[in-house]
Amino acid sequence: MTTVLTLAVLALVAIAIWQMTKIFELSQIKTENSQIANDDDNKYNGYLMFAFMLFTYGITIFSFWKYTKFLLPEAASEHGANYDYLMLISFVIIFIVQFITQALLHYFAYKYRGKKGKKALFYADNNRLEFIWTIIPVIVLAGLIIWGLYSWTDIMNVDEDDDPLIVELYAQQFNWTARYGGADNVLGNANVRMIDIDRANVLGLDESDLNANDDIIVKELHLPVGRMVNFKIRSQDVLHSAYMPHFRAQMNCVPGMITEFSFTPITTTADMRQNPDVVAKVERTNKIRAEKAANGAENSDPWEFDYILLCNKICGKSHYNMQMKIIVETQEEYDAWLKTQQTFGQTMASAQ
Ligand SMILES: [Cu+2]
Repeated sequence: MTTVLTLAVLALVAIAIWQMTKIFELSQIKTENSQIANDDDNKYNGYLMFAFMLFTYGITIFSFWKYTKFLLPEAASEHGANYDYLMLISFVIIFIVQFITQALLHYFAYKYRGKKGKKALFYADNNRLEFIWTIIPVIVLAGLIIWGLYSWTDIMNVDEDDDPLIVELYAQQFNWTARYGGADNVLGNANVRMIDIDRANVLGLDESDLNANDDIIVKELHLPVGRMVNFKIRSQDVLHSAYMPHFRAQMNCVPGMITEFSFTPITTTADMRQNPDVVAKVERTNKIRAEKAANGAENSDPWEFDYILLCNKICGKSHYNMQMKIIVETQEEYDAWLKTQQTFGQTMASAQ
């Protein structure tokens, strides 16, 4: 509410200034036709260009100062640091180029503003200049793209030697289900046509496939720290996207095919909760929640940080709430948790 009021006041002040300038303009005795820009108009516009540049940089600095805290904490996957570094370098380059070109653009607009009797210089072309401003972007962009391609191949390349944990992520409007391969770490065959809701075969597993028997279907994803996970991703209905921001991972879920993404989690949930950025974020959030709770608002219990799997494709009306909790823990904790879960075979037997 305060924001709306502040904006309204700012808008009113702006309108008032604009009206006052108009009155001031009208009160001046005009000696020439006002439809043609004179030296004063040009000077005025030149200064405005300069002011606009200052405004742009002001907003940039303000945004850095005010919104940096909303960025993700340090990456919790092995490839994440390299990914973040590539992102940082790209932003630094964009920032430097934008700083120089915008400053020149606005300065020249001011310096070469219209003046009576001043004539523009006819300058057809300059091969050397054209060459320089073509070759520099070509080299920089090629460097970034090649670096990006290498990073991508490196992230996407799964070796048998890595002995990845195989996990299926199953997307449907509007929730996620995960499936582990069980003791043999092999997923049983599955197909949407074999889904049998009455018998709790929610993922359409092939009951005649022995590999499916020990599969474990869960609604909360647990991962052992330090072991590579190879996600096999399916969708039941429309395009979804499996997005795990803290691990810098995202892959589309496409009906009718299996897509893949792999990463190695390197920070347990317990350790990430100690991260200073996360601690600060939890503190800020819980302060807002406490205020809401004091006003009797719902869903305002204190929040605790957890990794999360989100859907990153607008897939329908409850898309915003399509999520699954991810818990990264030690191998022992993971084994203990897995033991408490029912296998597909057990579930089917009890559904008979
Ligand atoms: Cu979705």
